[in-house]
Amino acid sequence: MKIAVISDLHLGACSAVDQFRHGEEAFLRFLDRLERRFDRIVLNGDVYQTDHGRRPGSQAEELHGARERYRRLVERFDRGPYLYIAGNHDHVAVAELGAPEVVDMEADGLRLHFTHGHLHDPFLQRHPRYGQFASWLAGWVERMGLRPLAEVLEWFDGYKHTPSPSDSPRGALVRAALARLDARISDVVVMGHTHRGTVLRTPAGHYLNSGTCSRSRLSWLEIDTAARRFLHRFEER
Ligand SMILES: [Mn+2]
Repeated sequence: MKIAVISDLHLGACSAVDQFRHGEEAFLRFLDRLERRFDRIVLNGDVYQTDHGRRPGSQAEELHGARERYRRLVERFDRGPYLYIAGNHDHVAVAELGAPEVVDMEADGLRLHFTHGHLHDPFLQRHPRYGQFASWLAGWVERMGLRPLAEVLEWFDGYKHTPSPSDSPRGALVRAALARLDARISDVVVMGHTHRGTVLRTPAGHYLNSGTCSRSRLSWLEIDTAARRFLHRFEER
């Protein structure tokens, strides 16, 4: 099976909180390319930015607003080859759309585990409410046009900076994935969340990260389960 993975689009309900920054038409053409080449396209979380609403607790409203704003993308995402998994910024999709947070599949004898990554982020696990509040605050700051400050606040999402690789959230995601591979629970672990595209091969299997399609970037994984081929691809516009 041929599987493409994208994540972290951060589609927002209005331009002030929308971190996607692709023209809808151009992104549809990118999806056309993926649909021609892949049997499945996994949307591995943070597809929507729902926690930057004007007031905290408006995530459901923001989710439906973002889906309305990008109606043509969403029509695609609701179709056959797409498999949507919720992340931390669109966690409300679990309740609103019945989205899963984890998907396991087997193809050509390969056991693949897909999850956005926030479940392994030590900061979000320790301070779930603080993480959400910081993200909401960052949304407000960005709305006021203070983007550099917003980016500092986004640090509290727990993934943008890596003071030391071993104790960073990024490191924690890799460790969680490697533990799963070493325990022979999965052969391939696929995450997003860190915004860093990664292909890491170990004797026990592969850890892959799809990076981000936000802020005009195109980043995706190409998995060929029969050929055991794993690639990270990146384009900046
Ligand atoms: Mn995330």
